[in-house]
Amino acid sequence: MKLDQTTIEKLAEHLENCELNAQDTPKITDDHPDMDWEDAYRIQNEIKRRKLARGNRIIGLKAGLTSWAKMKQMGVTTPIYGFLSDTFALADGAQCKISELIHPKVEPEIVFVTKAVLKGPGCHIADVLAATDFVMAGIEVIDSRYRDFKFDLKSVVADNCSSSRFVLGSVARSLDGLDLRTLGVVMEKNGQIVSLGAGAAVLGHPAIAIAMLANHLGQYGEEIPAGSMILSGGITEAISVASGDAIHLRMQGLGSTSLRFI
Ligand code: OOG
Ligand code: MG
Repeated sequence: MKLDQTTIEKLAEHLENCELNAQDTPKITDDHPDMDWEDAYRIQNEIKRRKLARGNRIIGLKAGLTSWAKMKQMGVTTPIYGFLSDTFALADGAQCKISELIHPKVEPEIVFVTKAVLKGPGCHIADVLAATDFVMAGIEVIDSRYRDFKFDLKSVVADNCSSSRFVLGSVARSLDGLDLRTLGVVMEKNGQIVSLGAGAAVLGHPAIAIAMLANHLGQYGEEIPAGSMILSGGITEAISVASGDAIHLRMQGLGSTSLRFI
């Protein structure tokens, strides 16, 4: 813990204003090079507190940078964790307004919904499989508040891991007879395939991302409550979108979901 509470609150206000006003900013570690991991999550928590105070609801959690494709794209090696506000949720097939965003990108994600509490430390893939109610297909729209999407891990954690919008499909499947490692993923932009992958791209099995999230929260005495919706992280590298683009995601056995950017 290197930053005082006033600085944490100032940085959270700044980053959230950048989100709400679609304005970019240099990464915060430029001015606060001593900031540590705890500070980064304190800033993210303060952004969460601001949203709750405004009447927003927290409706899910996410893991990010859980695939090699994403780690390579962003030049980092550690997963990160964030939260999803109700203001991020879009309906399947909805229009996503580019004017509310800075430089959005889309990524295909396997989404977990749980039916039992997951608590670390020591949370394991088997715990996650046992606690999974069903999985769904999801597209996450990420929109780093940092100029040109350039950041280090602490800056991006403080910025709630670039969270901005997401959409879920309408097929919910239990894990019975579903092998998430070999589950195929095809994402199209304007009818052309832009991403191809399989679930194993996320840490060998996307349930591992959920276990890591539980273990991360366990450090702070927190848990993943039953009934949580969790994005397990982009399977392929994120794809830039512009006004007019239509994104369509198909996931094997999980149907499809789409977004249109206007
Ligand atoms: C950070 C957010 C990463 C994912 O699924 O990997 C993320 C970023 O790449 O801006 O959501
Ligand atoms: Mg993501």
